[in-house]
Amino acid sequence: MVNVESEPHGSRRDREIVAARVIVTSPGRNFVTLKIETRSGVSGLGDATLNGRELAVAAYLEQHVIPNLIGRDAGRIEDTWQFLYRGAYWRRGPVTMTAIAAVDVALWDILGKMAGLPLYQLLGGRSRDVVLVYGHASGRDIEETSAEVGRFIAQGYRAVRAQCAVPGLAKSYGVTRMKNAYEPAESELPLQTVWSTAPYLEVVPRLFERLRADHGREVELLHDVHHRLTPIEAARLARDLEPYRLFWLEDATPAENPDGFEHIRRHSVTPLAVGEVFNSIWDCRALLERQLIDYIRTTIVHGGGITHVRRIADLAALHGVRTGFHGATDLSPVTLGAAVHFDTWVPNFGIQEYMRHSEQTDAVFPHDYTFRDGCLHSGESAGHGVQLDEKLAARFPYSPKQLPVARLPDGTMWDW
Ligand code: GCO
Ligand code: MG
Repeated sequence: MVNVESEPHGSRRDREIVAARVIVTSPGRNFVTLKIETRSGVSGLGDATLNGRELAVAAYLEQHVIPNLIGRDAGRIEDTWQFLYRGAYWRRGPVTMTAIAAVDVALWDILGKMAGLPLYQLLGGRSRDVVLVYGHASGRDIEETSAEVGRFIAQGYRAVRAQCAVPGLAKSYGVTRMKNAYEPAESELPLQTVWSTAPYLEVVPRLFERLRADHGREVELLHDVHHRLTPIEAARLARDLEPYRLFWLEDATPAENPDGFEHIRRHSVTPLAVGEVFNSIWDCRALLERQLIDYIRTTIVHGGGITHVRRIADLAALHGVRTGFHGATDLSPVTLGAAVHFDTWVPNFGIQEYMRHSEQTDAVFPHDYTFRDGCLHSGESAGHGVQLDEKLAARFPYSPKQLPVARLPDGTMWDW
């Protein structure tokens, strides 16, 4: 063994993990955060939020991970990742990979603080000046959605996701009356919603025809199908949307079976984005290697942290696929902060989703990243630049919430 006592970024003793805690808080919505502390007093934060299944990750961390962290060298980020992944025997899955991500991000945060460097610098430095983001516009009909897209453009956004209510359905994915924020996990037990494919396939091309007519060709437009179409229906929608030059069509069909994407590719050149529900490189592999998608959405919190998502991004780069990280409000500011640093570095960056958190959430998680001219800026403070105000967090106790479910009009269970 080499003597590591005199390493410039603190001695082995300074870096020893002496405490780790899970903090659950609900400033408007639930967030799970892991805080790791070293003997020298440097601490790091990792997001562990898995929407609707928060306490499963909290228990995984508290019962099975934290006892293994105490006494470890916080500088051994890779070895800790391998220990938690290989050492668990039961690999992968959203709960495990979210827990691993929380540890990983907290350790990168500690490393940054010990080195006095922002996270993007640790990863290899800046590849771009700004991080392009897209915001979420929605409305009860085409008219209202187009007005909302206009409001986003007026706020400086250069890329906007557009979702509009489906005629005849009481509730549509992505449509909200709240400005900026969309919060699907609304009730203690899942809200029952109804899904109908035919009216959806009619309204979406009409929406984008109108958006191009109202807002021109320059703004980037995106749309999320949220896993609801069969492969051939998705192919038809992707083809029907071609005249409106989407930046991407997201989760057009469930991606457990990558072969479904062959059908979409065969019929259309609309760019495709997939991966927010993936949690490891093995979920992404076939879609990337067969070049069936254009953007990979697997992000830090659900994809095993920076250490693992970096490998996914590298595999994507080999196949001409760019990153387009998930950034809904159920991913905490800790994930967004880490993601903006990653986006600043990653060579094959595409875009970053940005749904603004509520003022309450921002107050609990003071952060360095800022939005300007349609882009996010990471800030220059050491680590990922996101803090947790624990006193304020304690004022917002956990409140059980689950995501909705969807059924077809005849009662058949469907993908929400
Ligand atoms: C998106 C996502 C979200 C998810 C949410 C689930 O593209 O932003 O699809 O809206 O539904 O993150 O918790
Ligand atoms: Mg999505």
